[in-house]
Amino acid sequence: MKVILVGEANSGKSSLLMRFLRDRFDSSVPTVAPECASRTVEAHSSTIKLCMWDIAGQERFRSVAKSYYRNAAAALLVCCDRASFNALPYWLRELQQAQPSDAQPRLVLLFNKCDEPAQVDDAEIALFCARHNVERWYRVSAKTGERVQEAFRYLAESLRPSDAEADEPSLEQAPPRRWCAVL
Ligand SMILES: Nc1nc2c(ncn2[C@@H]2O[C@H](COP(=O)(O)OP(=O)(O)O)[C@@H](O)[C@H]2O)c(=O)[nH]1
Ligand SMILES: [Mg+2]
Repeated sequence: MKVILVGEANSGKSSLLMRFLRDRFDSSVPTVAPECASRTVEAHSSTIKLCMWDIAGQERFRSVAKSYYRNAAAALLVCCDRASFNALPYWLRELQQAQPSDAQPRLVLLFNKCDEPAQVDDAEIALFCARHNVERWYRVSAKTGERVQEAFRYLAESLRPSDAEADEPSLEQAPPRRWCAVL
């Protein structure tokens, strides 16, 4: 099950992944983050393997490879403040343009850094989600861990087994081996 994280640089994507995978927060972000890491989650009385892809710095240059987005069963849209929230339509367009015509990844929005004062109110986030087919949103904090497991658990449970079948990236689409870590 390919799950990708998308959003502006510095919104906390790598930190959320670290919190989910290792339940750890490290403010000095690793210089070399793995681009793909997997963790299994129990859901539907079976085990689902979430293969999490991290954009790992490419977003800074707005030149994210199309293969990053392609065939994702779900995308976590990550933002953390007004500017990164306003940038989400850009990331959604990029995501949609990279999909085969009938494919539409499930969307969950993570408003990260909820340990800091909120810059966007609930009503505006809810409206954005309704307009863009985002099925759930959470205020989370990779720093404190608040609601991170809950959000990932929702994601795992909402992915149907049929999403799983179309799942594993084929060999051509897999990132180069040296970047792929199973944690
Ligand atoms: N206060 C706070 N800072 C965070 C949180 N998550 C990430 N950060 C910090 O935000 C910066 C960017 O995080 P990073 O994970 O590298 O973002 P990425 O560029 O989207 O991968 C780092 O300095 C993190 O320590 C959070 O939940 N709360
Ligand atoms: Mg990162």
